[in-house]
Amino acid sequence: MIKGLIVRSTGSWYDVKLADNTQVQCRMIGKFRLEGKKLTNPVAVGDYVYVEREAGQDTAVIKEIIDRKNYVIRQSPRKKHFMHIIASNMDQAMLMVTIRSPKLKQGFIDRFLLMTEPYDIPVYILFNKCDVYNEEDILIYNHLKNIYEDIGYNCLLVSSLEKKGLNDVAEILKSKTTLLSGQSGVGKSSLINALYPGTSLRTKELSDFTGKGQHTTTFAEMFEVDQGTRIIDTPGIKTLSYNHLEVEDVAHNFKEFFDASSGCKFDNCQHRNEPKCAVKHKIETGEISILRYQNYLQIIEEIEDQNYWELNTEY
Ligand SMILES: Nc1nc2c(ncn2[C@@H]2O[C@H](COP(=O)(O)OP(=O)(O)OP(=O)(O)O)[C@@H](O)[C@H]2O)c(=O)[nH]1
Ligand SMILES: [Mg+2]
Ligand SMILES: [Zn+2]
Repeated sequence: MIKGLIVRSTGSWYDVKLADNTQVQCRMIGKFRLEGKKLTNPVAVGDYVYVEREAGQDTAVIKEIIDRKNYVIRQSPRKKHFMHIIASNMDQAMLMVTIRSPKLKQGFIDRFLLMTEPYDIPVYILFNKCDVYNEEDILIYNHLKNIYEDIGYNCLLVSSLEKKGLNDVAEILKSKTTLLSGQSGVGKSSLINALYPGTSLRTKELSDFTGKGQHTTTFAEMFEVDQGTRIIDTPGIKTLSYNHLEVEDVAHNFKEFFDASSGCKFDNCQHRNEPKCAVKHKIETGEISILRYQNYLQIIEEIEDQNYWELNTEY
């Protein structure tokens, strides 16, 4: 069997890069589960696999997935009871957002961090399109930067269009495998094109005055832009629902809540109406952000109200 790396996944076919840098198209046979959950995609970009060539053909079959060091997984936006692996085996993630076009959705950043936190994947938050920010937008940026840098996520102000702040981004990417993710239309593919003009990814004008991006990137794809520097471009995220989780999972993965929770009176404190809750105390003193807390409450309320998903395809 030959070892390879999944660099592109289109649903039923996978592009696998082999040690000699050639690529082979592979299929996967059989059904796979992860942590007892059904998956829409058994193999993800970033997976190392063993493949076997198919006799008399150019294609190969994936026989085995090598254990993942980490992965980022979400509930499938179309099939509620299925999970979808966005990518695996990354060194870090870049979450791209923008304050303008498309407007940053309240809670989006915190929902994203809930996917990377279980594996402690370092996350950089890139605020793109700074070329169109007005003074108020810059104030919003500074406010969010304070909140997120305080809990360990570096924030950067960039413009893929005007190539602002890109040297710092290139420095962060160097010699690492990075997942690039965010809402549709924020400029993920544009960033890769701006950094590495050779890649020429498809990007698109924003669809219309609603400011909502249309999905231009439809499949996750890994680009080796330089020896050892790999970026995984992914399709835009529309919704992130968490009703497959338990309330405790959410509480454990809001990291500053988790750190504070050793001071709560109850071991299983959900930081709501319980007495002597250290998290609520820290919110009162301003040590924990009220914005994070509101987003936390909304997620756990959705989990408790399992009908939420049916009623609201967009949170
Ligand atoms: N003003 C401004 N526009 C930008 C910037 N970066 C990207 N855009 C524009 O934003 C639009 C969407 O860019 P894409 O790179 O396709 O966005 P994406 O995040 O890859 O979108 P999906 O593939 O759908 O997830 C395009 O019209 C880009 O030209 C920027 O820094 N400033
Ligand atoms: Mg794209
Ligand atoms: Zn508590």
